[in-house]
Amino acid sequence: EIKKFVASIGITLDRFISQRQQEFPYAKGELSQILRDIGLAAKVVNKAIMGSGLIGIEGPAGERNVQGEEQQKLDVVANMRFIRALTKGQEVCAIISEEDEEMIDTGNHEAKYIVAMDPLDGSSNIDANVPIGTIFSIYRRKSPVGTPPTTEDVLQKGANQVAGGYVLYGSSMILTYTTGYGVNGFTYDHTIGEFILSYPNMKIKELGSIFSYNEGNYNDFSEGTKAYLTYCRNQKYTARYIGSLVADFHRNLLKGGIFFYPATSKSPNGKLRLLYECNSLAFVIEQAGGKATDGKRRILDIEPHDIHQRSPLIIGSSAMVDDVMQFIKNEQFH
Ligand code: P6P
Repeated sequence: EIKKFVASIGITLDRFISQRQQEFPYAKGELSQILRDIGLAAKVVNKAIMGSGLIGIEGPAGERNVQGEEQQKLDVVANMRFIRALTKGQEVCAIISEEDEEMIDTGNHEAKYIVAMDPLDGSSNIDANVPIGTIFSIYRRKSPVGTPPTTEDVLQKGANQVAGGYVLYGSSMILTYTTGYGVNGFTYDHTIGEFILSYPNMKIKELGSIFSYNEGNYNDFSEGTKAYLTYCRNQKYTARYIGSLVADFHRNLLKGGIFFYPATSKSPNGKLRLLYECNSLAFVIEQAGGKATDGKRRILDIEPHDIHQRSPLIIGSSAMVDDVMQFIKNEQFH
Protein backbone atom coordinates (compact mmCIF):
# COMPACT_ATOMS: atom_id res chain seq x y z
CA GLU A 1 0.00 0.00 0.00
CA ILE A 2 2.72 2.44 1.05
CA LYS A 3 4.73 1.71 -2.11
CA LYS A 4 1.63 2.32 -4.24
CA PHE A 5 0.84 5.50 -2.33
CA VAL A 6 4.38 6.87 -2.65
CA ALA A 7 4.51 5.89 -6.34
CA SER A 8 1.19 7.68 -6.96
CA ILE A 9 2.44 10.94 -5.43
CA GLY A 10 4.80 11.76 -8.29
CA ILE A 11 2.25 11.24 -11.06
CA THR A 12 1.39 14.18 -13.35
CA LEU A 13 -2.18 15.38 -13.91
CA ASP A 14 -2.09 14.16 -17.50
CA ARG A 15 -0.93 10.66 -16.51
CA PHE A 16 -3.47 10.57 -13.68
CA ILE A 17 -6.36 11.50 -16.00
CA SER A 18 -5.31 8.89 -18.56
CA GLN A 19 -5.02 6.22 -15.85
CA ARG A 20 -8.48 7.09 -14.50
CA GLN A 21 -10.09 7.00 -17.96
CA GLN A 22 -12.22 4.09 -16.83
CA GLU A 23 -14.07 6.50 -14.51
CA PHE A 24 -15.84 7.97 -17.54
CA PRO A 25 -17.31 4.86 -19.17
CA TYR A 26 -19.34 6.89 -21.71
CA ALA A 27 -16.68 9.41 -22.59
CA LYS A 28 -14.05 8.70 -25.17
CA GLY A 29 -11.57 11.12 -23.63
CA GLU A 30 -13.67 14.28 -24.03
CA LEU A 31 -14.01 14.91 -20.28
CA SER A 32 -10.30 14.21 -19.83
CA GLN A 33 -9.59 16.78 -22.53
CA ILE A 34 -11.67 19.39 -20.67
CA LEU A 35 -9.74 18.76 -17.44
CA ARG A 36 -6.51 19.19 -19.41
CA ASP A 37 -7.85 22.43 -20.96
CA ILE A 38 -8.63 23.73 -17.46
CA GLY A 39 -5.14 22.80 -16.27
CA LEU A 40 -3.61 24.61 -19.25
CA ALA A 41 -5.64 27.80 -18.73
CA ALA A 42 -4.78 27.73 -15.01
CA LYS A 43 -1.07 27.75 -15.86
CA VAL A 44 -1.54 30.80 -18.08
CA VAL A 45 -3.68 32.62 -15.48
CA ASN A 46 -1.17 31.80 -12.75
CA LYS A 47 1.59 33.37 -14.84
CA ALA A 48 -0.54 36.50 -15.30
CA ILE A 49 -1.25 36.67 -11.54
CA MET A 50 2.42 36.19 -10.63
CA GLY A 51 3.40 39.03 -12.96
CA SER A 52 0.40 41.29 -12.35
CA GLY A 53 2.11 43.47 -9.76
CA LEU A 54 4.74 44.34 -12.33
CA ILE A 55 2.74 44.88 -15.50
CA GLY A 56 -0.01 46.84 -13.79
CA ILE A 57 -2.92 44.52 -14.55
CA GLU A 58 -3.90 44.06 -10.92
CA GLY A 59 -5.70 47.35 -10.67
CA PRO A 60 -9.42 47.74 -11.50
CA ALA A 61 -10.14 47.43 -15.22
CA GLY A 62 -12.53 50.34 -14.91
CA GLU A 63 -15.40 48.24 -16.28
CA ARG A 64 -17.99 46.52 -14.10
CA ASN A 65 -19.00 42.88 -14.55
CA VAL A 66 -22.62 41.65 -14.69
CA GLN A 67 -22.62 41.67 -10.89
CA GLY A 68 -21.86 45.37 -10.94
CA GLU A 69 -18.54 44.58 -9.26
CA GLU A 70 -15.43 46.56 -10.20
CA GLN A 71 -13.84 44.30 -12.81
CA GLN A 72 -10.13 43.86 -12.08
CA LYS A 73 -8.04 43.47 -15.20
CA LEU A 74 -7.02 39.95 -14.10
CA ASP A 75 -10.70 38.98 -14.05
CA VAL A 76 -10.87 39.89 -17.71
CA VAL A 77 -7.62 38.06 -18.48
CA ALA A 78 -8.69 34.91 -16.61
CA ASN A 79 -12.16 34.89 -18.18
CA MET A 80 -10.73 35.24 -21.65
CA ARG A 81 -8.05 32.55 -21.06
CA PHE A 82 -10.50 29.93 -19.77
CA ILE A 83 -13.04 30.65 -22.52
CA ARG A 84 -10.32 30.43 -25.15
CA ALA A 85 -8.82 27.16 -23.78
CA LEU A 86 -12.23 25.49 -23.46
CA THR A 87 -13.35 26.70 -26.90
CA LYS A 88 -10.14 25.58 -28.62
CA GLY A 89 -10.32 22.23 -26.80
CA GLN A 90 -13.59 21.72 -28.73
CA GLU A 91 -15.19 19.53 -26.05
CA VAL A 92 -17.46 22.23 -24.56
CA CYS A 93 -20.55 23.60 -26.34
CA ALA A 94 -21.48 26.27 -23.77
CA ILE A 95 -19.88 28.16 -20.89
CA ILE A 96 -21.47 30.00 -17.99
CA SER A 97 -19.10 32.54 -16.45
CA GLU A 98 -19.50 34.91 -13.52
CA GLU A 99 -18.04 37.55 -15.83
CA ASP A 100 -20.62 37.14 -18.60
CA GLU A 101 -24.32 37.96 -18.26
CA GLU A 102 -25.41 35.48 -20.94
CA MET A 103 -24.46 31.87 -21.66
CA ILE A 104 -21.47 31.70 -24.03
CA ASP A 105 -22.09 29.52 -27.12
CA THR A 106 -18.60 28.26 -28.04
CA GLY A 107 -19.76 27.19 -31.50
CA ASN A 108 -18.67 23.61 -30.76
CA HIS A 109 -22.19 22.23 -31.32
CA GLU A 110 -20.90 18.65 -31.68
CA ALA A 111 -19.51 18.88 -28.13
CA LYS A 112 -21.26 17.00 -25.31
CA TYR A 113 -20.28 19.12 -22.28
CA ILE A 114 -21.05 22.39 -20.53
CA VAL A 115 -18.72 24.30 -18.14
CA ALA A 116 -19.90 26.70 -15.42
CA MET A 117 -17.06 28.73 -13.91
CA ASP A 118 -15.96 31.61 -11.79
CA PRO A 119 -12.72 32.32 -13.65
CA LEU A 120 -11.16 34.36 -10.86
CA ASP A 121 -13.01 34.39 -7.54
CA GLY A 122 -11.92 36.73 -4.78
CA SER A 123 -10.48 39.18 -7.27
CA SER A 124 -11.04 42.10 -4.88
CA ASN A 125 -8.15 40.51 -2.96
CA ILE A 126 -5.71 40.56 -5.86
CA ASP A 127 -4.00 43.85 -5.05
CA ALA A 128 -3.63 42.74 -1.42
CA ASN A 129 -1.76 39.64 -2.61
CA VAL A 130 -4.35 37.38 -0.94
CA PRO A 131 -4.81 33.92 -2.53
CA ILE A 132 -7.55 33.78 -5.21
CA GLY A 133 -9.13 30.96 -7.15
CA THR A 134 -10.92 29.54 -10.16
CA ILE A 135 -14.03 27.43 -9.47
CA PHE A 136 -15.61 25.16 -12.09
CA SER A 137 -18.31 22.56 -12.76
CA ILE A 138 -18.71 20.30 -15.78
CA TYR A 139 -22.10 18.92 -16.95
CA ARG A 140 -23.25 16.74 -19.81
CA ARG A 141 -25.53 18.70 -22.18
CA LYS A 142 -29.23 17.78 -22.32
CA SER A 143 -29.94 19.04 -25.84
CA PRO A 144 -29.05 16.87 -28.87
CA VAL A 145 -25.43 16.93 -30.06
CA GLY A 146 -25.13 18.99 -33.26
CA THR A 147 -27.64 21.64 -32.13
CA PRO A 148 -26.96 24.98 -30.42
CA PRO A 149 -26.79 24.80 -26.59
CA THR A 150 -29.96 25.76 -24.70
CA THR A 151 -30.79 27.30 -21.32
CA GLU A 152 -31.96 23.85 -20.21
CA ASP A 153 -28.39 22.63 -20.81
CA VAL A 154 -26.95 25.13 -18.32
CA LEU A 155 -29.70 25.25 -15.67
CA GLN A 156 -28.96 21.84 -14.18
CA LYS A 157 -28.86 20.98 -10.46
CA GLY A 158 -25.44 20.35 -8.93
CA ALA A 159 -26.15 16.62 -8.51
CA ASN A 160 -25.87 16.33 -12.33
CA GLN A 161 -22.21 17.40 -12.38
CA VAL A 162 -19.79 15.00 -14.07
CA ALA A 163 -16.84 16.91 -12.58
CA GLY A 164 -16.22 19.84 -10.25
CA GLY A 165 -13.27 21.52 -8.62
CA TYR A 166 -11.11 24.57 -8.16
CA VAL A 167 -7.67 26.07 -8.73
CA LEU A 168 -6.04 27.94 -5.83
CA TYR A 169 -3.46 30.58 -6.80
CA GLY A 170 -1.58 30.93 -3.55
CA SER A 171 1.91 30.23 -2.19
CA SER A 172 1.68 27.39 -4.71
CA MET A 173 -0.89 26.67 -7.41
CA ILE A 174 -3.15 23.73 -6.56
CA LEU A 175 -5.76 22.10 -8.81
CA THR A 176 -8.30 19.97 -6.92
CA TYR A 177 -11.17 18.15 -8.60
CA THR A 178 -13.55 15.23 -8.42
CA THR A 179 -15.37 13.21 -11.09
CA GLY A 180 -17.47 11.43 -8.48
CA TYR A 181 -14.74 8.93 -7.64
CA GLY A 182 -13.04 10.79 -4.77
CA VAL A 183 -11.11 14.06 -4.61
CA ASN A 184 -7.52 14.52 -5.77
CA GLY A 185 -5.27 17.57 -5.44
CA PHE A 186 -2.37 18.47 -7.73
CA THR A 187 0.40 20.98 -7.02
CA TYR A 188 2.03 22.82 -9.89
CA ASP A 189 5.75 22.11 -10.26
CA HIS A 190 7.28 25.15 -11.99
CA THR A 191 10.50 23.30 -12.74
CA ILE A 192 8.74 20.91 -15.14
CA GLY A 193 5.56 22.91 -15.88
CA GLU A 194 3.30 20.09 -14.71
CA PHE A 195 0.65 19.55 -12.04
CA ILE A 196 1.85 16.71 -9.76
CA LEU A 197 -0.50 14.61 -7.59
CA SER A 198 0.15 15.91 -4.07
CA TYR A 199 -3.13 15.18 -2.23
CA PRO A 200 -4.42 11.76 -3.33
CA ASN A 201 -7.96 10.77 -2.22
CA MET A 202 -8.61 13.84 -0.01
CA LYS A 203 -10.99 13.40 2.93
CA ILE A 204 -12.24 16.11 5.30
CA LYS A 205 -12.26 15.36 9.05
CA GLU A 206 -15.76 14.48 10.27
CA LEU A 207 -15.31 17.03 13.07
CA GLY A 208 -12.93 19.96 12.66
CA SER A 209 -12.20 22.94 14.91
CA ILE A 210 -12.11 25.85 12.45
CA PHE A 211 -15.11 28.05 11.76
CA SER A 212 -15.12 30.61 8.95
CA TYR A 213 -17.60 33.46 8.43
CA ASN A 214 -17.59 37.23 8.05
CA GLU A 215 -18.04 38.55 11.60
CA GLY A 216 -19.32 41.80 10.11
CA ASN A 217 -22.55 40.06 9.15
CA TYR A 218 -23.19 38.64 12.65
CA ASN A 219 -26.13 40.91 13.47
CA ASP A 220 -27.95 39.68 10.33
CA PHE A 221 -27.72 36.03 11.29
CA SER A 222 -30.64 33.92 12.52
CA GLU A 223 -30.82 33.07 16.22
CA GLY A 224 -29.93 29.46 15.43
CA THR A 225 -26.81 30.49 13.54
CA LYS A 226 -25.79 32.87 16.32
CA ALA A 227 -26.30 30.09 18.85
CA TYR A 228 -24.03 27.83 16.83
CA LEU A 229 -21.32 30.51 16.69
CA THR A 230 -21.51 30.85 20.48
CA TYR A 231 -21.17 27.06 20.67
CA CYS A 232 -18.01 27.26 18.48
CA ARG A 233 -16.52 29.85 20.82
CA ASN A 234 -17.39 27.77 23.87
CA GLN A 235 -15.72 24.79 22.17
CA LYS A 236 -12.63 27.00 21.78
CA TYR A 237 -12.67 26.43 18.00
CA THR A 238 -10.37 28.60 15.88
CA ALA A 239 -11.89 31.43 13.82
CA ARG A 240 -10.27 31.70 10.39
CA TYR A 241 -11.65 33.84 7.53
CA ILE A 242 -9.59 35.00 4.56
CA GLY A 243 -12.47 36.50 2.56
CA SER A 244 -11.43 34.48 -0.49
CA LEU A 245 -13.75 31.50 -0.92
CA VAL A 246 -11.30 29.05 -2.50
CA ALA A 247 -8.59 29.80 0.10
CA ASP A 248 -11.04 29.40 3.01
CA PHE A 249 -12.52 26.26 1.49
CA HIS A 250 -9.17 24.61 0.74
CA ARG A 251 -7.82 25.25 4.26
CA ASN A 252 -10.95 23.76 5.83
CA LEU A 253 -10.82 20.75 3.47
CA LEU A 254 -7.24 20.05 4.55
CA LYS A 255 -7.64 20.76 8.29
CA GLY A 256 -11.34 20.17 8.98
CA GLY A 257 -13.81 22.97 9.65
CA ILE A 258 -16.93 24.79 8.50
CA PHE A 259 -17.43 27.81 6.25
CA PHE A 260 -20.63 29.68 6.09
CA TYR A 261 -22.09 32.55 4.19
CA PRO A 262 -25.77 32.71 5.22
CA ALA A 263 -28.34 35.15 3.87
CA THR A 264 -27.67 38.71 5.10
CA SER A 265 -29.56 42.01 4.80
CA LYS A 266 -27.14 42.98 1.98
CA SER A 267 -27.45 39.56 0.30
CA PRO A 268 -30.92 38.22 1.20
CA ASN A 269 -30.31 35.10 -0.96
CA GLY A 270 -26.75 34.70 0.22
CA LYS A 271 -23.78 36.16 -1.65
CA LEU A 272 -22.20 33.14 -3.29
CA ARG A 273 -23.28 31.89 -6.72
CA LEU A 274 -25.06 28.52 -6.94
CA LEU A 275 -23.96 27.38 -10.40
CA TYR A 276 -20.24 28.12 -10.36
CA GLU A 277 -19.29 28.46 -6.69
CA CYS A 278 -21.62 26.52 -4.34
CA ASN A 279 -22.27 23.50 -6.61
CA SER A 280 -18.62 22.93 -7.55
CA LEU A 281 -17.42 23.04 -3.94
CA ALA A 282 -20.42 21.05 -2.70
CA PHE A 283 -19.52 18.22 -5.13
CA VAL A 284 -15.91 18.26 -3.86
CA ILE A 285 -16.84 18.37 -0.19
CA GLU A 286 -19.35 15.50 -0.45
CA GLN A 287 -16.80 13.38 -2.30
CA ALA A 288 -14.35 14.18 0.52
CA GLY A 289 -16.90 13.00 3.13
CA GLY A 290 -18.26 16.44 4.09
CA LYS A 291 -21.61 18.20 3.57
CA ALA A 292 -22.98 21.36 1.91
CA THR A 293 -26.39 22.92 2.53
CA ASP A 294 -28.14 26.25 2.09
CA GLY A 295 -29.49 25.91 5.64
CA LYS A 296 -32.53 23.99 4.46
CA ARG A 297 -31.58 21.83 1.47
CA ARG A 298 -28.57 19.89 0.19
CA ILE A 299 -26.85 22.32 -2.21
CA LEU A 300 -26.60 19.70 -4.98
CA ASP A 301 -30.39 19.20 -4.96
CA ILE A 302 -31.27 22.85 -5.65
CA GLU A 303 -32.95 23.26 -9.05
CA PRO A 304 -31.51 26.51 -10.54
CA HIS A 305 -33.79 29.07 -12.24
CA ASP A 306 -31.15 31.64 -13.17
CA ILE A 307 -27.52 31.16 -14.19
CA HIS A 308 -26.28 33.81 -11.73
CA GLN A 309 -28.57 32.99 -8.82
CA ARG A 310 -27.11 33.20 -5.34
CA SER A 311 -27.47 30.77 -2.45
CA PRO A 312 -26.68 30.75 1.25
CA LEU A 313 -23.82 28.27 1.82
CA ILE A 314 -22.87 26.17 4.84
CA ILE A 315 -20.09 23.75 3.86
CA GLY A 316 -17.46 21.60 5.55
CA SER A 317 -17.02 18.78 8.07
CA SER A 318 -20.18 16.66 8.21
CA ALA A 319 -20.57 16.66 12.03
CA MET A 320 -20.21 20.47 12.07
CA VAL A 321 -22.80 20.96 9.32
CA ASP A 322 -25.12 18.60 11.21
CA ASP A 323 -24.57 20.70 14.36
CA VAL A 324 -25.48 23.96 12.59
CA MET A 325 -28.60 22.36 11.15
CA GLN A 326 -29.55 21.16 14.65
CA PHE A 327 -29.16 24.67 16.06
CA ILE A 328 -31.22 26.09 13.18
CA LYS A 329 -33.90 23.44 13.78
CA ASN A 330 -33.94 24.11 17.54
CA GLU A 331 -34.45 27.82 16.84
CA GLN A 332 -37.69 26.98 15.06
CA PHE A 333 -39.10 25.50 18.28
CA HIS A 334 -38.32 28.57 20.45
P1 P6P B 1 -17.40 39.12 2.23
C1 P6P B 1 -14.89 37.31 -2.77
O1 P6P B 1 -15.36 38.56 -3.20
C2 P6P B 1 -16.08 36.41 -2.51
O2 P6P B 1 -16.86 36.29 -3.65
C3 P6P B 1 -15.60 35.06 -2.02
O3 P6P B 1 -14.38 34.70 -2.57
C4 P6P B 1 -15.52 35.25 -0.53
O4 P6P B 1 -15.72 34.06 0.20
C5 P6P B 1 -16.66 36.22 -0.26
O5 P6P B 1 -16.86 36.96 -1.46
C6 P6P B 1 -16.29 37.18 0.86
O6 P6P B 1 -17.43 38.01 1.05
O7 P6P B 1 -18.78 39.71 2.21
O8 P6P B 1 -17.12 38.37 3.51
O9 P6P B 1 -16.30 40.07 1.86
